Order: sequence, then C-alpha cells, then structure tokens
Amino acid sequence: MNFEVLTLFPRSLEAIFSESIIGRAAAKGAISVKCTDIRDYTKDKHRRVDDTPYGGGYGMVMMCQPVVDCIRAVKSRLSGSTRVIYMSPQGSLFDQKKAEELTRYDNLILLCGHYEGIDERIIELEVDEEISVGNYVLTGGELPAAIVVDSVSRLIDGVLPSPECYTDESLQNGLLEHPQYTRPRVFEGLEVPEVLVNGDHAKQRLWKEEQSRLRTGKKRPDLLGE
Ligand code: 4G1
Repeated sequence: MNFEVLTLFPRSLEAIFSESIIGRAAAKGAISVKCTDIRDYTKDKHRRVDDTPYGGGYGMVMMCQPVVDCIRAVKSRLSGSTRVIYMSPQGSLFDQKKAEELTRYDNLILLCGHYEGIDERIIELEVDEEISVGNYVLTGGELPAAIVVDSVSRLIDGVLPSPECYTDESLQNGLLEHPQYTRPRVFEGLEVPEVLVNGDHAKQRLWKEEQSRLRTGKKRPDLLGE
C-alpha cells in the first residue's frame, strides 16, 4: 500500500510517519508514505495557495490551481488502482469497515484541507470520496489523514510484527478489548484478576471473551447495536 498525503504542512506528518510501527513498516517496505507540499504546485508569484471566499465570509479557501495540479502530478507518477480521498467534516464517518475497504487500493491519495476548506470544484474534478474522522472542529485535515494511514496500514501484510495482533483483536469482531494487566501483580493494593495469574489457557480465553462482552455492553452499547 502506498499513501500519498497532500498537505500545506508536510513536516508535521513526516514526524508522525517516521516513528513507531508505521515508521518501521515504511523502512522495511511493507508500506510507503509520502507527503507532498501543495505549495510546491502554486503558479502564483507570491506562492499563494488560498484566497478569500466568493460571496464573502470569514477566512480563506484553498484555491483550485495548486491543489488540482498537485493531485494530477502525484497521480501521474503512480501505477495500479488509486483512490483520491478528501479528509473533510462533510465526509462519511471513518470506521473499521472503511479501513478494511481501503486496503483494496494500491494507492491512497489523502488530501488535507486547511483554513475554511477547499474550493468545491476540486471535489467535483478530482475527489473520489470524502471521509471524516469525527464530529468536532479541527484546524486542518492532517491529523485525520494520519488516522487513516495508521488504521489502514496495520491491516497490511508485514506491518504488524505478528498477524494474531489483529485477527484476535476486539474491534475486528465488533467488541472492545478485555482489561489488560502487566507486572507487578499488586499495585497500590489493586490485584491482577486471579484467573490471569493461575488459570489455565482455556479458562483465560473464556474470561477474556466474557469481559469483552460485559465491557462492550457497559461502556459502548452502541457497538452492540443497543
Ligand atoms: C464544520 C473534523 C467545520 C474536521 C463542522 C474531522 C468541523 C477532516 C476533518 C468543521 C476536519 C465540523 C475531519 C471543521 C477538517 C477545513 C480544514 C476543514 C479543517 C477543517 C464538525 C475545519 N475528518 N476540518 N472545519 O473542523 O478538516 O477529516
């Protein structure tokens, strides 16, 4: 999987993508993540990428020319299937099902807005799909794009150290994780549940499944459709 993030702030994301599991996966070639600076595509003599909105109103809007040229330039050097996604509060809500769906593409181009967003004609001309990561106000689409890169990447072969890391995982079957503990066995008087310390493997598996269901019902009944 190849991710192409188009942004006015490439360095903010490069820092995230060069670390941890995603950084390691990219270093060994299981995925590739590239950030492209939209400003590099401006033809304006002052290198401007935004302008005031027609019809008035607060703030600035990202202009067609640099964004459309940037998308087309990136597209032209890609091979295989490509999906152009605009990270936008107007998109449909990102979830695990969508993450799995996106693994089918060879390339994901993730366009990040800033200011008051982008000229609508960019969406009409070049965007296949709009995705939102949640209902709150942000200053830009960079963190949402990082969320998509992170959650899609971990479904790609060779990204996680062992495949059980996700076949076993909670949200994969629509449930939360059971409570987790590590050493010490007692911390400030709080003990690790006995079954995890002395139980046999079958008992522990049953306990985990039960805890998973109980906790989902209590903390996230919406996941059970309740
Ligand atoms: C109206 C949230 C505006 C925000 C209503 C989730 C949010 C991109 C996302 C905004 C953004 C609501 C996202 C808002 C996002 C242009 C640049 C749009 C930043 C911008 C609920 C600002 N998932 N927000 N507008 O936050 O890009 O992907």
